[in-house]
Amino acid sequence: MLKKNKTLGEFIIENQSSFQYSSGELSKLINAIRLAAKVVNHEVNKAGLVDILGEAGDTNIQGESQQKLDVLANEKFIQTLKNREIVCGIASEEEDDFITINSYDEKHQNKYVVLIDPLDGSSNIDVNVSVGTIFSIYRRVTPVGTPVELKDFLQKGSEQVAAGYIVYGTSTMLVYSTGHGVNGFTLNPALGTFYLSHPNMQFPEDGKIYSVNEGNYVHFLQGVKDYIKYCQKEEGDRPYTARYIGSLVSDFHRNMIKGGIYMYPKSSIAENGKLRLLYECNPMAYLAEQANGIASDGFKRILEIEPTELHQRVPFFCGSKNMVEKLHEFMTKNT
Ligand code: P6P
Repeated sequence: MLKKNKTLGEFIIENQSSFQYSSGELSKLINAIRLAAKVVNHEVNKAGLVDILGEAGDTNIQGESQQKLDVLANEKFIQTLKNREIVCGIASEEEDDFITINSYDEKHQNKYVVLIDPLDGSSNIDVNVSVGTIFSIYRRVTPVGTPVELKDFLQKGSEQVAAGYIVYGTSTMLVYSTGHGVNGFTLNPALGTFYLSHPNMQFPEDGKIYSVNEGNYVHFLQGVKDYIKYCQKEEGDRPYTARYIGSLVSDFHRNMIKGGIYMYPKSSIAENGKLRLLYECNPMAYLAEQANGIASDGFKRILEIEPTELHQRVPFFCGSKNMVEKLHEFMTKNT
């Protein structure tokens, strides 16, 4: 049983040896993410006050170049990871191509690449609703000391060595896994310290919450439509409750605690769905499976999908085991 009130720093040190590549670099990487999370949290929490919601390219009251919060979050995470000289490459939802970090001289033998969605659900910022950051970590597959290549990023989700998210909600939490379960840390803003508040997080096998944008109902496949009607039918423990925040991290986080299913299906208006495989679906699927949940594209494991493009989209169904399996029944029945 993990003792609560442990700081994230203590937890990282104590669990470093359990990580199969424990060279300390991954710990330094998680520490860099911890720092960036605090910086972004500070900006997110004051967003409404210093008018940083404007379009990128304007100037704010201090005459600084005004930046949209997701651009700012992107810059903060990239800058922090670069400064710590731990990774050899970064891919981001905000960057068209991956970024090479000086990995091709004898001084830099960095082994890891990081993929991020720096501010997921950023449209919620303007209306003061929670948002999140998502990160995914791999070991590079090309030789250390050479420039990072696209293939270092186009790895199956099952090859991740760590993944996690920060949720900027009523409190700010960092939730992550290095393959030994999922642990949640809550930021004490007065001290700037993350404390272990949710040890060994697990999806309940059953749940009564379904999260989907029902405004797209008419465009969904028949199997998804039938499953939504199943959730709404008065029978047994149903109807379920509909909860959809418009922020994957927030819906995922609530469903992992209470039980539930999150769905972003493909449709006639989004032929592969909306969510990105590499820096949204894969890290959340890694966490889901580490927490006894399931994540699929409606038919197969997200973590088994062979990526082909940096920003490719896939349909995404994720959450409590029995709920996702029931969805699979409806999807299979209708193929
Ligand atoms: P829609 C945010 O843009 C996001 O990527 C997820 O965080 C969220 O669940 C989804 O898209 C919301 O998309 O089309 O329902 O507004």
